Amino acid sequence: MRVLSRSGCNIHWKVALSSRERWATNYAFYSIATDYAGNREAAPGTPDAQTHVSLTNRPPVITPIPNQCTNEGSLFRTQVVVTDPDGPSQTLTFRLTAGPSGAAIDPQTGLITWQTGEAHGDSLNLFTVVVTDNGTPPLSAFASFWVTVKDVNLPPILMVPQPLVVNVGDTLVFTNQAVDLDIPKQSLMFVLDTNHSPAGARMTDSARGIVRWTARRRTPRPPYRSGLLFAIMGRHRSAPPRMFL
Ligand SMILES: [Ca+2]
Ligand SMILES: [Ca+2]
Ligand SMILES: [Ca+2]
Repeated sequence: MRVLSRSGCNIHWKVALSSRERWATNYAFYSIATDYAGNREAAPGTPDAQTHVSLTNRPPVITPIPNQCTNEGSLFRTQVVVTDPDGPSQTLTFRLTAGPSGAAIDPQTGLITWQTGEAHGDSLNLFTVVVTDNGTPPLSAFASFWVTVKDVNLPPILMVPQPLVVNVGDTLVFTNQAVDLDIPKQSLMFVLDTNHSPAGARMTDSARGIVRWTARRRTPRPPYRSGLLFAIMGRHRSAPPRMFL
């Protein structure tokens, strides 16, 4: 330690540390008087002053994180970018103090990940990131942003029924079954594709998917298919018409 200046009856010390001396260390100051004849005062037993020398830690700075959108079912990822004016010698640690269930942040890299699902559609989600350095004392920075998860409409799935058999002249009535995996639950409507169904077939209940058809002897030639499930398989020469769904 080198004394740069001192002045007045009340001594003001201005010092500089050499490269061999360390920050965050306690230092003691002793005053020894010397007269013009060269007589030197005995060294005091206790220091006249003590001080703690330390660097002034400055907080990290987070680059603002924009609000973002993602589709339900996708893996949301975003990288938190941080600088620290004290340089790369300090270690930064990340954590999430607010976020949806299942969201995570890598404590070393600041990469946020969140696997969204069907239930997250049409929701607004707040994320708050905290990054802390390892200076003395440790300092932190905070940043918040919103993630909108948009709903994705999934197509309904028609259940394939077992083949049905109808005799010529009889009327066949069957009900279609379908599921839709969207949350919240959606209403379904059934439509018969008349271009690919036998003549005379009709959807008598579009909400329940009920189809009615009377098998005539002069059934058109196979194969027939419907936009839903309705298909007809041609009759055998020696057998009555057989209809399959
Ligand atoms: Ca710092
Ligand atoms: Ca749907
Ligand atoms: Ca959906």
